[in-house]
Amino acid sequence: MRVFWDERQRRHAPVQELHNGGFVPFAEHIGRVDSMLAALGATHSVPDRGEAPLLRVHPGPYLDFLKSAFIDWKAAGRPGDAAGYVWPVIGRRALELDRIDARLGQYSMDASTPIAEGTWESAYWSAQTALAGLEALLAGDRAAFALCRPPGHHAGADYMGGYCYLNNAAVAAEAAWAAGLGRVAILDIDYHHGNGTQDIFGARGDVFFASVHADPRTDYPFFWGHGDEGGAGEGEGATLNLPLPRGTGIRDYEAALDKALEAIAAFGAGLLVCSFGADTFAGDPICAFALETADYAPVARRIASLGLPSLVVMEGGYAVDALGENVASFLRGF
Ligand code: OKP
Ligand code: ZN
Repeated sequence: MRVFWDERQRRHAPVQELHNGGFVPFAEHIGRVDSMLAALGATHSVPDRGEAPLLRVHPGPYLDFLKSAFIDWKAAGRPGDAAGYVWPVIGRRALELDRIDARLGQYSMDASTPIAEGTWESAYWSAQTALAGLEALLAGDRAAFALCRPPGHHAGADYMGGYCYLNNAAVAAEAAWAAGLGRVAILDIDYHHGNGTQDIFGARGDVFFASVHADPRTDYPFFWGHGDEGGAGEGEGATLNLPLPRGTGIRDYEAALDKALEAIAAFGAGLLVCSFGADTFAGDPICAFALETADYAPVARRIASLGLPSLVVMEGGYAVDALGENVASFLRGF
């Protein structure tokens, strides 16, 4: 399976994040990529398809915000990386204010997503990497791996969150739709629920979203991903959430995964986008499932047995020393 990656995804390097009431080193750091590159070997280059495919998912004003936030932050005389401290609660007026602090609140959902100098450039190339993987499928590859970083599944159409700025999986799914590949299924198997992807496609009947993740009653992102969220309007029935308790190991995990795969098969998609996070690993420092390195190969085999052209998009995974081997195990299974 070809691996797509662009060096400009390294430019994003926030220093710290708010975690359990204090500041700690930013967990989504470039060491993750070095671990994956060491285990995966050669990568393929990523062409520049411009902003048009990003704009199929994200509104222009949100992209403008991502581009200018760090500059505006510095212009306001602030040290460090741009980070919000006030969030508009649901029902408040949707004002388009100029003040950088207001814009950081308007366009984000949490405090774990700082904007640093290279953030826009890395997020842009991360999304382009997803598109490059999709193009490999269009060219006839059965599966492709987009080594996206920063990740994307917590980013909604007009908000960042959970280390995510642009929703790489959604950008690829929209591009697949535009390319005439028909109905798309997105399977999200990161430890955390992919709230952004669900928000983007939840009202759509032509894109199926299935997610196996830690129960949001105990885990981030808390306010999405509960079992009763099944889509709205035309999208009713095209969202499937399968939350699992902390401590879940491979047996219960595979049972939930099989439910998701059955639903995807019944939906009748022409293409699968798999948001893959290796933060389900037993040794992950910020997560609490119990998958082992060797488990990722059979998990991937089950997914591959759908027989769909598949784009694997990288999401989370923070046990840096094991990350490369966990991803390699998954890709070998495919
Ligand atoms: C991103 B991905 C906990 C802070 C949580 C956000 C976690 C984002 C995970 N104190 N920070 O889905 O792996
Ligand atoms: Zn995650």
